[in-house]
Amino acid sequence: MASQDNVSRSSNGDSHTMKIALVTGITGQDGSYLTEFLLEKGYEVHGLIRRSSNFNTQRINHIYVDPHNVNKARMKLHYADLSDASSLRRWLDVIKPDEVYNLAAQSHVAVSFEIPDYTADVVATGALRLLEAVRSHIVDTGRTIKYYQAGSSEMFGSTPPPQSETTPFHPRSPYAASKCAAHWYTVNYREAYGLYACNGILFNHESPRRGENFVTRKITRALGRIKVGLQTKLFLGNIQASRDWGFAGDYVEAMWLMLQQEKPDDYVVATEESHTVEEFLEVSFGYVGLNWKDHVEIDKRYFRPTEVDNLKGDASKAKEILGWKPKVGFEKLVKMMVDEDLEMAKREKVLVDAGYMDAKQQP
Ligand code: NDP
Ligand code: GDR
Repeated sequence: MASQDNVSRSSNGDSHTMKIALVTGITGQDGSYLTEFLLEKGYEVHGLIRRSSNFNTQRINHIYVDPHNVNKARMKLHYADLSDASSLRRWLDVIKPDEVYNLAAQSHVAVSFEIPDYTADVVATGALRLLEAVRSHIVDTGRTIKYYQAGSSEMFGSTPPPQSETTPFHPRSPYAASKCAAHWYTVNYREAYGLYACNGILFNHESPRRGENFVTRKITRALGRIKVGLQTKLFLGNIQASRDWGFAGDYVEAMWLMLQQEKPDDYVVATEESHTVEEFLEVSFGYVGLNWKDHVEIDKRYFRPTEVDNLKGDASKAKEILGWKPKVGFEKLVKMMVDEDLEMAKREKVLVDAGYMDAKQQP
């Protein structure tokens, strides 16, 4: 799939009815679900993708339509980077979106301890660059744009649960501190310039499209491979950590709802249930008739310098004002992920048995 730059102009101030959204991080887990959701709502969706030496569009390939098919292609991709302010302003001017969703991030908490500068540059300053590009675009064109910032429950860090919009932040990683900066930049642009800008404070949300080095997907991927005989062990870190896990497909609706209100505001989005990593292991391994204790080994390498022990959201504001509530609960989420990863492992097994793939290798 190649990036392309043709843009059909339809937005506020222009004559069309189709709404236009600009999504950063479109190739990520949430970007793919949000794009499906917005296309379903009749939007034209423009995604900013970063240059990589391999194609990084696996999560959106199924909704890609060749741009030469101008009447059908409503998702369009453009090269940009949150570390490159000029690219952000240029695409805003060309695309003229009604809504901007800033989902791009170096989103791995443990990795943020390894690459703290880069994490801050993309997560914190990247959000500021985009806000500033939106602000200056609005000043220069007289248009309006609504802005969504992907905030995180990691910002609460060591503050005990339940966590709501009024709970103080105490970040415990370079990632979380950077998300706090992005949160306050967003609040500041709303207060200083009257920008319609919202912070979604989203608790962990997972899916079969979750990156494979986040704990839920790491478990379900390994479980599938263990079940079909491609591996025997799974190495994990702190399995006593507790998270409020929801389904990503439910959470992207909350992002959109925030931008459909009369006034911009900040909202916690969560299931209001918390489970430990150990409980995730119990439910997932139990579902396929295995005992996790036979396969899991604790590896100190996966412990973090500072951990977030317990997250459990209070989403009453989102429920009351946005009318949002999660549809997928913990057990259903776990089973959905296990089912998909078991199918994937079975396909891998066919390749291994036919000699097309090494058992140790993951495609
Ligand atoms: P992913 O890690 O799956 O996706 C991150 C996206 O950001 C990818 O598209 C990635 O591109 C892109 N990206 C990374 N660096 C840059 C950069 N320098 N410039 C442009 N794009 C970049 O994250 P999720 O989809 O899970 O999360 C979406 C957002 O929500 C993130 O900001 C995350 O921090 C936040 N969040 C996520 C939660 C969750 O539980 N999933 C909870 C709370 C907040 P590429 O595909 O090339 O890597
Ligand atoms: P988190 O998600 O840090 O909450 O950030 P992750 O799945 O990485 O960790 C959850 C908990 O599991 C523990 N853990 C392990 N984690 C990983 N990745 N790998 C392991 O082997 C392992 N063993 C135990 C972790 O210590 C942690 O306590 C996610 C990201 O999506 C962020 O971008 C987002 O902001 C937050 O969720 C909300």
